[in-house]
Amino acid sequence: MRDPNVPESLEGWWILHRMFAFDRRGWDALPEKRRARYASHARDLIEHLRSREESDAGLAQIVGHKGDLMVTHYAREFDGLAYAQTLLDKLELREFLTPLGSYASVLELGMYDATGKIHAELAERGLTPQMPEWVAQFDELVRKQAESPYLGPRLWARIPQRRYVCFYPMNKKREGNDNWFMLPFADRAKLMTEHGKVGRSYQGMVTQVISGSIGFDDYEWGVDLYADDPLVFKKLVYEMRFDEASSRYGEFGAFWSGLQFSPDQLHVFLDGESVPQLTAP
Ligand code: 76R
Repeated sequence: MRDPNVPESLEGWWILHRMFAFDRRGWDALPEKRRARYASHARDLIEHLRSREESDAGLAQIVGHKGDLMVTHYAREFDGLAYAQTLLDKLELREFLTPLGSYASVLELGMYDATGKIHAELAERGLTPQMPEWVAQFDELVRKQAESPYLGPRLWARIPQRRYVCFYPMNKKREGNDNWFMLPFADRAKLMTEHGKVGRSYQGMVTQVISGSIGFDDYEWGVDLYADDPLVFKKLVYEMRFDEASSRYGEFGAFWSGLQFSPDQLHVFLDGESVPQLTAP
């Protein structure tokens, strides 16, 4: 990379979303003892994944026909997603879960602002991209960004513990005159600054996790939003539709929305009661 057209980014957690249909009738037909055993094995696995430094896992009841249960996996290494996937697939509970969708991505912090500044700073130091010092100093300055108190902690923040979640994949358009990737860097940077302003006006009301999926899955980014009030998703996503980064260039995949619940409440979801609020991990 190191192409002045390409915004640099920092990457954190590997992320896998899995959506399942739940065979509630089949489950209900099981003897109570087996239900309890299967549910506790599944809970133990999710708690195991949550208790380790190198992974996290979250559960949500999806509302609507696109699924019943969404499992979100975080892993420090890509291989960790494969590990989590296999362990989940080995559960007895999986007999009652049919995969409907999944999404693989990696948490990403875009750095339009910093990339522009780094290129300018290296030019000021009298370096040009052909020089080996330029490359070394460029990489060092990008790496340093991960140490910033604003960006660093966000790379490895655990799954936000807020009741409501909304996930969708999206692209930036490449169509005729509306081609995001052909816009000059400065124009994209300006649009992203405006995008960030709209986003920040929802500070406190929503926690967003942007993950990059170019090279891993069918869209370019995954968007996770977490809030204590589901109406915030509509307000925020609607307001963003009027912002040029979305109005002109946003292209959206399917939306999944639902309620997060704690792993120790999995049996409640499986047995068909309303899932209680999240409890502290
Ligand atoms: O700090 C800043 O100025 C900008 C930080 C920022 C970046 C780099 C940011 C802030 N986003 C960034 C990148 Mn975002 N975001 C979305 C969606 O539904 C839609 O219309 C779009 C889906 C939402 C709802 C959202 C929310 N963001 C991105 C990218 C990568 C683009 C690229 O690199 O080209 C995408 C695809 C994307 C999409 N964004 C915010 C938010 C919110 C709420 C914020 C403010 C977060 C905060 O600082 O508290």
